[in-house]
Amino acid sequence: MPDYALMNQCIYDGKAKEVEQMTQAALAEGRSVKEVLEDGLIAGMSVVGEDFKHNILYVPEVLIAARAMKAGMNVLKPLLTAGGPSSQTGRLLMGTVRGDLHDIGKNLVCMMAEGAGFVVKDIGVDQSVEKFAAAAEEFKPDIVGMSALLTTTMTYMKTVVDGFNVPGRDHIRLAIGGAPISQMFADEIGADGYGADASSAVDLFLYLVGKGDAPVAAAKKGVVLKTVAAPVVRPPDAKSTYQILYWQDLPSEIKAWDDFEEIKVSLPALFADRIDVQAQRLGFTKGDDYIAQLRWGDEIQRSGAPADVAAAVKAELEAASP
Ligand code: B12
Repeated sequence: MPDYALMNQCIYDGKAKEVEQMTQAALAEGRSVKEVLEDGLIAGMSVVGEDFKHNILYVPEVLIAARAMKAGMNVLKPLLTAGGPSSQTGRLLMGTVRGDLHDIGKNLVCMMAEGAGFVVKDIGVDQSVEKFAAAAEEFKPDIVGMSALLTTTMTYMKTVVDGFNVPGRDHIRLAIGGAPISQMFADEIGADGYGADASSAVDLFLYLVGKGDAPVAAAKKGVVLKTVAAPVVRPPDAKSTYQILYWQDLPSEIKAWDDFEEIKVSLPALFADRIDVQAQRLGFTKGDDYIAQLRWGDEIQRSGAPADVAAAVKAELEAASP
């Protein structure tokens, strides 16, 4: 019997080679594709999705886990396709809308949706309504997912929604997401739903194909990660550990934790702007190239609760920025 718990853990830890080998071994042992997919891969990725939703895991870790999951999926893919449509959760067509080149979030959503059993066609970035429509004609999706990261391109989502609100295409459900998107915007343009992150996106997709509950309106990335049920009584000399996530040498976010809780603090837009400018200057336009530049700084200890430590580090970083 394959050790699915270990396989789940390998996905969580991003060990692609191990996941690939364990997937092959499970199949060689005569386990069904469905079992390996569900108990080995999807179960591992759903823990990742939950921890991402609750800000326990961060984008770099999730992407590494998603790559490990892909390594297993690649082994199963030929067998899954042979299995026919009945083995599919649903069909998802994804793209970033016209004028927008951001694809990291979209790619993550695609990977997590594949992890949940969807057959996914990703048509890439900078996609017009005509391209979405042509791809839908060929791929016959249940859901079209659109991503936009710029306030100047999110308005184009309405054009795509309108383009699908015509006979022959109006049965396809429309999902939207991206940093500037909200449920209110989804309602305003007539989309069927919005997902704040990759895990909420999967919940939404499952709901849209009738295989999950209606998602609770997802909150934008919050601050508190883990809390304990009982009120926290910290000793007066309590210490917390913190780490800064860097893009090259530029700070991107801070996490701080102790035995009681872990919190994440995003830096103001100015910091993301700076990363953008540097990435553009160096020509990092591909998601993988961009992600490869992310790394956690050293773990450092300081006196105080995580929230105070994170706030102090944030203030120092802001003060140090000209
Ligand atoms: C990386 C990045 C880039 C990279 C993109 C690399 C790539 N291949 O994607 C590069 C350097 C190329 C870039 C370029 C630009 N960028 Co930029 N970029 C970012 C940055 C720093 C991170 C975006 C990201 O990847 N986040 C991580 C992913 C995982 O999160 P996400 O995309 O939000 O996706 C999640 C959810 O939104 C959701 N989701 C996403 N899509 C979908 C779809 C569906 C259907 C669902 C349900 C859910 C869903 O799930 C995802 C996973 O959890 C953001 C800042 C930020 N904090 O968002 C700026 C940012 C988006 N960029 C910005 C700008 C201004 C630009 C440029 C105009 C800069 C310039 N100087 O030219 C150009 C525009 C190029 C173009 N035409 O698109 C601004 C946008 C401001 C605005 N309000 O419009 C931001 C916000 C930075 C800022 N100023 O604060 N950028």
